[in-house]
Amino acid sequence: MNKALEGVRILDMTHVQSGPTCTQLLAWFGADVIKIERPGVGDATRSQLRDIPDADSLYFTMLNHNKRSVTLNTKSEKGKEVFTKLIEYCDVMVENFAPGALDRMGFSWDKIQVINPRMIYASVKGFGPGPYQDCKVYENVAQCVGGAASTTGFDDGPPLVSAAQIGDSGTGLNLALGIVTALYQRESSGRGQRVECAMQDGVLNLCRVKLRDQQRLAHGPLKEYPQYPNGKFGDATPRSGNASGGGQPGWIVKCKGWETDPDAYVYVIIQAAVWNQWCQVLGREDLIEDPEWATPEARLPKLEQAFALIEEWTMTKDKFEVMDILNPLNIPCGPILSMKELAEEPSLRETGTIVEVDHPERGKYLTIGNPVKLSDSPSNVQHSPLLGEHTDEVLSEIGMSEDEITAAKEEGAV
Ligand code: CAO
Repeated sequence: MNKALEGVRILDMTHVQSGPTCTQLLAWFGADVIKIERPGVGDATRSQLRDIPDADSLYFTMLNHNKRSVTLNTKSEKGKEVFTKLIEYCDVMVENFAPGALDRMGFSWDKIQVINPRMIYASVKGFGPGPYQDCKVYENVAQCVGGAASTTGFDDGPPLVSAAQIGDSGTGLNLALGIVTALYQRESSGRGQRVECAMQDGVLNLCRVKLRDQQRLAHGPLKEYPQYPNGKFGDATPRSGNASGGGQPGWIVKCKGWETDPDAYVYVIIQAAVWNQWCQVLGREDLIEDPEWATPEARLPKLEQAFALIEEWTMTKDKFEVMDILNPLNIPCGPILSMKELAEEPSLRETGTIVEVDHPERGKYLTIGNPVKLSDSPSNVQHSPLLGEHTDEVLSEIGMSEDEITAAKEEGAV
């Protein structure tokens, strides 16, 4: 079966996480992703957080499946010549270097357009145009400058970053969407274009509800926030602990075993539509009609008490028992699943969301498969390339003879 992006060639200059997330996704959809790496060194993540001596790290392998690797020194004269041929050969170029790195290499957007007017040139940077446009940015910096850290955590604690890589992988997803959109527009315009995604923008986009709350603050306290009963609000959206981001109050409560198991918790939601069911489960049918409790408005100042009542009950059950009891009653809830539990979950293996891959140097390991499932474009996850594994193959595809390849190697260009 053909894959959706078969025939699309990507010149992949990405490194670390944000850019590689994007190009890995495009590779899973069938694009031919040619990853350019510095001779002898490669993507810095190949050797970061290594668990097996001398083998590519999981950090690298889990972000670079289904790609080809070419080593090329794009700063040498010969390297620039080869790089120019690759720009002619490919449809899309993706990079996430520090600001200005490609210009310093001698490949500005103006120049790239002259070499290949159909080229789509896609970049991730930390910031968009403005006072910080020249800054380098890593994941947690993006979470801090994009509004996530100031709104995550508990009211009485410091700002908190999330384990979810919303700055890196989140922005990589945006970039992939920008690229396929530009490819679609190229069908009618015949021209390539520039695609730019700032990590600050990507994080802020995911924090939309917190900008909503910032504006609601001007009209009174945020009644679903845990600080509401005490009425302590400043002039910016505060941290709201584990409160639900929507209009249906939620919280994380303890389950049986919480004293020793750090993940013996469940997220529960007091959805207005299931208040009756909650009262029945808790054995508090008296609260169904009690005007002090019966409506969502009446409950808002008492959410802490409501969750305490629920916790009294959940602490008598393990998190899966809670799921088994609440789900048939249509009460929304979710156990706090550990990475160990997720890694061992059979249904995630069956859907290809978690995949076991065999790597020539490191053997078998688990990775996250394509989270986007297309019925006509199945994703099969192949191991990441070894450094320079496809150099000869790709250079001969762009018309270089064996002698030319040997000469480029002797010069240290590849
Ligand atoms: N041949 C020759 N030179 C190469 C090369 C190649 N194949 N590949 C890279 N280089 C050079 C670059 O041109 C650059 O040289 P100059 O500094 O002389 O211009 C140099 O290698 C290093 O690139 P860099 O500055 O991007 O790398 P860094 O490790 O110093 O910074 C990072 C890393 C991520 C902070 C920075 O790239 C960045 O801010 N990127 C944009 C935001 C981003 O994507 N961040 C997410 C990273 S994942 O957490």
